[in-house]
Amino acid sequence: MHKFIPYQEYKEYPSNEMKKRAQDFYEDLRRRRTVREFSDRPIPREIIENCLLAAGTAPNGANRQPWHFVVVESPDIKRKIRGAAEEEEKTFYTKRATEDWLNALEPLGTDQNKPFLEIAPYLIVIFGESFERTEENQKVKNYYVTESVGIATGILITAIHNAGLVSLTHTPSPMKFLNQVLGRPNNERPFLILVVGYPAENTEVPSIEKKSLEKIATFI
Ligand code: IYR
Repeated sequence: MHKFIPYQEYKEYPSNEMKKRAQDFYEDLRRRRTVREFSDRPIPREIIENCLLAAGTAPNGANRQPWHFVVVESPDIKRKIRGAAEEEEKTFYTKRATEDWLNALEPLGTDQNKPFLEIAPYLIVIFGESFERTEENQKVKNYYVTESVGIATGILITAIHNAGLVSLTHTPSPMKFLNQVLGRPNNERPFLILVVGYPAENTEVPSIEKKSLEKIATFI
């Protein structure tokens, strides 16, 4: 059993202030867009560090914190990732993807070319840890790894937006090559690559809409 301590950090806001905060947060988040064209402008590492610390606060299974973030700045490693990702994507777009899947992607205009993997200042490669090793080298299983890593990634994306940067969730599939390129152990499974930076000048984004509250929620 952990030692239990008073929860002193909790803050209650007056109802009006709560309403305004909830609305302001939504208004700010709805400006977030996924972009696929990045500038190569550098970004202070400290910003990325704080966004990762924010991601690391995510609720998760049994507090195992089953994630690892590899922050790639090295042009050499970025080039390797781009090469391997484009190879996987080529088989995806020409062989593996079903007709339905290609039709679903058509409006986004994506293809096998991923120049952003070399242009953006940071690639954050997110791994989920399916198990850990104790000091005696015993395997200990982690719980709800996908859920935990998904929540941490959501917070990371939000933190990056909040800092004033943009990101792209990129999922070359299969992604196993990332273990090899980044030298990660086999208890870690790649979850996704988050491409982070400033948008390229004059970047365009698809004109799409989010579902209404009525569509995404039911109050009973
Ligand atoms: N991983 C591929 C294909 C792709 C799949 C989905 I679902 C997207 O929303 C976007 C792309 C690629 O990155 O091109």
